[in-house]
Amino acid sequence: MEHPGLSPDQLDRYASEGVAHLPAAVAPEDVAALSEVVWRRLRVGHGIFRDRPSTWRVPHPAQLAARTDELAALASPAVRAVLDQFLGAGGWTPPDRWGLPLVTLPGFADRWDVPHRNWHLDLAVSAKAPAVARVFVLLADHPAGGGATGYVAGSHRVLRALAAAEGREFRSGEARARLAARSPWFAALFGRPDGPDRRARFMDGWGEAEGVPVRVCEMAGRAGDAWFMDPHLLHATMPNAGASPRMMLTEWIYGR
Ligand SMILES: O=C(O)CCC(=O)C(=O)O
Repeated sequence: MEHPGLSPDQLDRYASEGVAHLPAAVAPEDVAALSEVVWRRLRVGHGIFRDRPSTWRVPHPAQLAARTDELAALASPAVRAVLDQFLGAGGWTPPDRWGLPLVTLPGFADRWDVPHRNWHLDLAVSAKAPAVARVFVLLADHPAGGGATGYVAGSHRVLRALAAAEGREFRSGEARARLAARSPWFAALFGRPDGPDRRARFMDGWGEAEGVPVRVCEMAGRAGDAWFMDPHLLHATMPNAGASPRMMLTEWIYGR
């Protein structure tokens, strides 16, 4: 079946908020197989078993990156259609091995709150969008509060405007410092929590920075959903206050 890629509405959201959510992008049987691969790596690398929560002893098991291409099914026809849309058919280089697993085991967050640490960029921000696509795929259902990756909608536009105004690039730490210096909203987001209601402040409505609407959101959704993220969007690991593991895959795809 020919996949249409993102709709005009999804593309508008990608431009304004920096993300596009594509439900059911990976087939259920592929999601099941991908999730089995991640559980095997957890078992072999960490002694963490799917059916034994007593073995879920660390919040973020690391070193789950692929040595083989056994997670390639994340690049489903629907995901590839979006990459073609962003970077042109034949205009991107497939990674040597698809898929970095992102796992957050439950039981380590007393309660869910908007984090103040860990907000970051993986690429230096410049005035123009780079020819890089970023995809995240959910391997399980992740409702709000379930640990799916957090992001600041609109932050890519604020950061690109700052980079344009100063005629230079900012790396992650510098970008955070600039945002905190120029915007009370970002200063409060990165500041030590001084009240219980960060969710209301940062998620229930839009704030504003440099004239751009900004808001903290989660890549929540159903198993098999894909999220595409602008590579200049500020993002962070979120707490998992749910009862089941947060299990996602991510990948960077570079234009030729
Ligand atoms: O753990 C997460 O959800 C955040 C992942 C992240 O920061 C990244 O993949 O760049």
